[in-house]
Amino acid sequence: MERLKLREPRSYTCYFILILLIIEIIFMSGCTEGSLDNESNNEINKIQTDKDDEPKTVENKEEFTKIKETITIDGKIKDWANIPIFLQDEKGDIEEYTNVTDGSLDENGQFIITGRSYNYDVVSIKITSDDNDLFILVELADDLEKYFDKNREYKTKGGMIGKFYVDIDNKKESGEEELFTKLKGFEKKLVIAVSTNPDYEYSISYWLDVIPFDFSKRYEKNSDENINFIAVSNNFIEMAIPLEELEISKGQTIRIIFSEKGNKGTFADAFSEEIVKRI
Ligand SMILES: [Ca+2]
Ligand SMILES: [Ca+2]
Repeated sequence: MERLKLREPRSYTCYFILILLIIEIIFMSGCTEGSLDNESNNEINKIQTDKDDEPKTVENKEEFTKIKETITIDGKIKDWANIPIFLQDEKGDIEEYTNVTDGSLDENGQFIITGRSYNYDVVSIKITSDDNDLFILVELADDLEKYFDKNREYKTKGGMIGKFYVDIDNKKESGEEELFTKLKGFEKKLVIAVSTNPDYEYSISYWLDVIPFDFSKRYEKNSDENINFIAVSNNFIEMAIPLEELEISKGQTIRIIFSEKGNKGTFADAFSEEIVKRI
């Protein structure tokens, strides 16, 4: 009986140890499985994260490639269809025309008005880029020919459509202040203008200036001579500006303000809000 008594506790102990061992094995395997799970989860997460990132990158790459393949400066704007509007400008927010003077004065010392310069009402702007160029599409309220016809009547020598101030590094500490808005940090100014030949045939130009102004560093293109840089179609102007000239590279973030000529309010009112864009 004593033996049995002794055996019983032993066998209980054995069972207890065995159960503990089984629990431990289950627990360990559970832990191992758990840690594996965690590891594999991390791995999956990592892969998923990578995957989440990858398609975006691929998508972007595809998008950029698509854009690169499709934006051609040829006056056909179909390739802009999927590019979102960068800036919506109000229609009818400008004076119809600005009086022109040749600088001569009347007997009262007032400038003599010699003509009219009809303003070009911008309604929207799209911006996109590829590895080499920044592309801009300007939409006007009316066909360019209508504006040209009105200006032709007054033998207007051309004029400005609008201008962009560009903060090429998106840093207000570098660059210069815009005179009217007092906004800081701009290194480049891009002007879209209308040029005229002696026969009053109008063409579209752009010029890119450095700020502070240095004429020797001006980069200029005209739709008559540089058909791969500027093209027009009805009420659209499309342009390509080399990133190298803007001193920016693909993927960089820039800040832009735009002002159309002939605004009804003050010069400062003519400017859009600041738009920050990764190009
Ligand atoms: Ca407008
Ligand atoms: Ca800057």
